[in-house]
Amino acid sequence: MAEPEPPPVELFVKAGSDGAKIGNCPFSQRLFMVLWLKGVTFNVTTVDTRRRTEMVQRLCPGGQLPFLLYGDEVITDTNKIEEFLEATLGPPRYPKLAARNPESNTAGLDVFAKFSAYIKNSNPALNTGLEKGLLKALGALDTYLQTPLPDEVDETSAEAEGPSRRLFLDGNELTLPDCNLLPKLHVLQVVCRKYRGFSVPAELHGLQRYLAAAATREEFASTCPDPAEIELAYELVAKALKCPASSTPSTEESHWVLEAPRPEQACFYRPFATKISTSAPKFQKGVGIFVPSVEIEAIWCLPGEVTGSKFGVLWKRSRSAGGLSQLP
Ligand SMILES: N[C@@H](CCC(=O)N[C@@H](CS)C(=O)NCC(=O)O)C(=O)O
Repeated sequence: MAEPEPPPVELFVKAGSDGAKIGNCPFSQRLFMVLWLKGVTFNVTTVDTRRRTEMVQRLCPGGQLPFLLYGDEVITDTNKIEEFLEATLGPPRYPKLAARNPESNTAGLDVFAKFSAYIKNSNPALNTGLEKGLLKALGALDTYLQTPLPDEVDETSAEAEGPSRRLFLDGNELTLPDCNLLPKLHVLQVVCRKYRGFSVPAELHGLQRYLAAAATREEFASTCPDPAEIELAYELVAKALKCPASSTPSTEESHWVLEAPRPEQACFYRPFATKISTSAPKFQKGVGIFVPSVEIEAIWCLPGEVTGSKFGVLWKRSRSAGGLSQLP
């Protein structure tokens, strides 16, 4: 006997800054991906959280996004919605999306917490340690992705097992843990690039392979919010690295010294209205020395990226104002 048609399915997700397009919300993207992978027919409605319509207020008064309307039933909470979809839309008509290996459900889950601590910090002295913490969590995820899963191991072969070549966390197909992790990794990539000039290291081959494979899948790529939406959402959350008070120069000094957030970060300077110098000023072990000028604009940046957009924090020194102020 043919299975009955499911009732209308509608996912309500957070809208972006224009109140219409998809906003920055990894919870919403996770469920968007799950529904797409299930292959069920569904609608997505973006909800402007500043102006909830009467219908949205009636369905889910004051509730958080995302929420699901399944026929007449309103379901809230991302985990519960995911459980509901997995239990309700199953084989033979819809694919099972749960991972086969329990470890796949937890791989990389600490990455987002490490990312949040890194990006919310404004103290340059803590930056290196927090970046190391993030790198360690990314490294553990990379190790998981490079370690063959039990079903990739050929027990009859006498040869040593090479690294895994699978595309996703639990195999070559996207499963529930990917729907949870990939939206978070996307936020991490966009925000770290914009506010810290940091990218996932190229040598994390397993992770790079994973991200590249995800980018080719429309269930992920077409559900991502615009990077500009993510950057906007983090504008106030991502703290600029502030010059520590101890290294704030006095206006009387003939030169002043700033500690670079990371040893490999050089400080360049430019007097106003002249071209950016392409050579580092006297520079030793993470300390940039600035030649005084009436007004100097200094840029923390990675060597070689002076004219690029990947700089971190802009500081402006003005004798009249005294000391440093951060440029917008
Ligand atoms: N525990 C909730 C958290 C969802 C959540 O934090 N949603 C955010 C959007 S990403 C939200 O609705 N915030 C309230 C608002 O924007 O008005 C869940 O898992 O669904």
